[in-house]
Amino acid sequence: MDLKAYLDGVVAEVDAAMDGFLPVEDERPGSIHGAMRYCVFAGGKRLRPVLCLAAAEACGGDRAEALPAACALELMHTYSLVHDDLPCMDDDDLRRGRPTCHKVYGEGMAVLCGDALLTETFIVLTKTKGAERYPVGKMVAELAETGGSRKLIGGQVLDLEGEGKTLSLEELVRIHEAKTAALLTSSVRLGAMSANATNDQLEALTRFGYALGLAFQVIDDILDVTQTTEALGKTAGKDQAVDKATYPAVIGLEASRLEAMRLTAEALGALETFGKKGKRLREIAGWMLGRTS
Ligand code: GRG
Repeated sequence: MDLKAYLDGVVAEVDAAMDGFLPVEDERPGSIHGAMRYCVFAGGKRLRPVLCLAAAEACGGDRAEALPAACALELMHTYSLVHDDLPCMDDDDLRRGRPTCHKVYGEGMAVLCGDALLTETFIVLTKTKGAERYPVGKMVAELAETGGSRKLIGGQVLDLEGEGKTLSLEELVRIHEAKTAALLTSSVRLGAMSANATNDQLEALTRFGYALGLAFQVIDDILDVTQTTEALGKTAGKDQAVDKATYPAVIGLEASRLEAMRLTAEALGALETFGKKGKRLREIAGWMLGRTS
């Protein structure tokens, strides 16, 4: 199966599972459930679920076992986007090609929608069976730590505090390790855990996720300056407009392209131990490097 067919299959599988997990729209109060569904089913790339399922396969596991974790990752990611778009954070009107949650439902509802998606993350994650080395509690701890004040939220804090300042490359990397790379790392780690990975496999995937996560952010920053709003489904040129510290702003566009390639090569290097079983993860890393949206 080629990568496009694989990705389409995973997206359909994950969307069907999330449809089953989320409260239906007419369950009271319908407004919040409608808002949650509006944000989740808005056509994201589903990159975190894809990485989770492909990592499970790389470790010899079954995709079905990793499905609750894959959905939980997408719910946490969607919550972070809803809150990140709020006027008190990045203040964005467009996300995934549609008006942002607060534009449609109002700010109060968008705060609650993010909260509900974060809570649902853990309801869904506890539907996982866990594995011998990784009981459900370990998997819950993995994602809770990633979502907490040392990683995702901590990264957002550094980002907020960096506004209007000139950041060094080191400071920029620190933000994105926490904000972006942490969730991509947990994506492959949770897939591996659901497949009862060995310590060596988990360690290799942790290195892969970290390098790929940083590469993803470098590419995202490049796309912000090289792509259109229509292609991205979110406001292009936003980083420059608000004078945000990004890789192109800190090291330049060409050096950013080289850095994305260097990090992708580092990620691929971490996959060597998986041999043929790492094929999908290798393809996904290549696809991410060449993405245009
Ligand atoms: C808790 C408010 C709060 C924030 C936590 C992770 C985070 C910090 C904020 C998310 C917003 C953001 C711009 C994160 C950077 C990572 C990134 C480029 C996300 C976009 O991910 P894609 O391209 O989005 O995978 P789709 O829409 O395809 O799912």
